[in-house]
Amino acid sequence: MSLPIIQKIRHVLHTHKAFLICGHEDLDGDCIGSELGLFHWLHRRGKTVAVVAGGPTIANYTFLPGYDQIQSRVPDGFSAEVTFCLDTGSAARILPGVRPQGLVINIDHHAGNTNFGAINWVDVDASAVGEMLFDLLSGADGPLDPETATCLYLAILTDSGCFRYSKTSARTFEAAAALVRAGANAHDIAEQYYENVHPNAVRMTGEVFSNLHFECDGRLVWGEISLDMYERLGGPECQPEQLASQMRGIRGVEVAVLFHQMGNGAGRASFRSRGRVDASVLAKELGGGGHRSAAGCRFSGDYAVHRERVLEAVRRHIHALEAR
Ligand SMILES: [Mn+2]
Repeated sequence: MSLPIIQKIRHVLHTHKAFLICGHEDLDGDCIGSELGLFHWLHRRGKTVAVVAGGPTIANYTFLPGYDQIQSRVPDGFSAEVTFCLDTGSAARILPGVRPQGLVINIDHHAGNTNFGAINWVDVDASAVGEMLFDLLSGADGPLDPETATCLYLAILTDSGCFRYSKTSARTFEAAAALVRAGANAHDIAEQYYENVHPNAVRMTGEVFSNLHFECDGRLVWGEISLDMYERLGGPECQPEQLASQMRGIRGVEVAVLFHQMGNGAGRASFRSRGRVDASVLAKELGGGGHRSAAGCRFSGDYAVHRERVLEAVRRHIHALEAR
């Protein structure tokens, strides 16, 4: 925890009135939970706030208080004094179509954050931006409300992989405990998020799992959600969010890659690594970004050519382990 910068950002929260909150594309639980957590805290204090997030409506997030306040783009004529960019490693990763306004505050935990804000608070030891926002908001102006607590708890729960990933620390549990005390219902949130899988997402999982490709003596596993599967089993809103992480859990796997075929030659790859291969480095080479253990990239042109190019890069990283 870094007190001077927290004090500086608290001062901005107290002394300004109009805020824009945005995050990265391909939104995840940390992004949306952090955005909405900050939204509630500000809204409750009479501030004008626009919260912008993109991507398909994912049913697992709709239970979050304030979900219906999310806009897909900055409202016409909205003018912010301050923009919070959350969980976003670089300006290029900001949700497409969103241009930050006023003072830009960058709060993130990705290694290699480009410090694109006027104020940059990057803590690579935090399990989630939700954990950082807990530090920022708890004690900034009295106790946290249950709505803020619920959203921040989801952010921490999902980005720490249910308190399993490497950045899970005593501080993570302390934040989680305080959020539960403030009104977050741990069981309800976990059930709404994790036990709320679309039936077609399960069918997709079955098809992907039946057609996994193992390479490099089982250290690389890859699979794909083809266009055909999306067409038969519903749009991206049905995509199984846990799939890539489940693939990493296969015994002997160092890196799992899940491809999404998006049509017109475009595609997306999600990387999950046990940590010996740095997935963020891998993704960066391919024009994407992320963390050491979870990262991703997008591509367009010829899907099959790019899929092979991505796999070639992964194989190279895995072979480099042997050379050590
Ligand atoms: Mn995050």
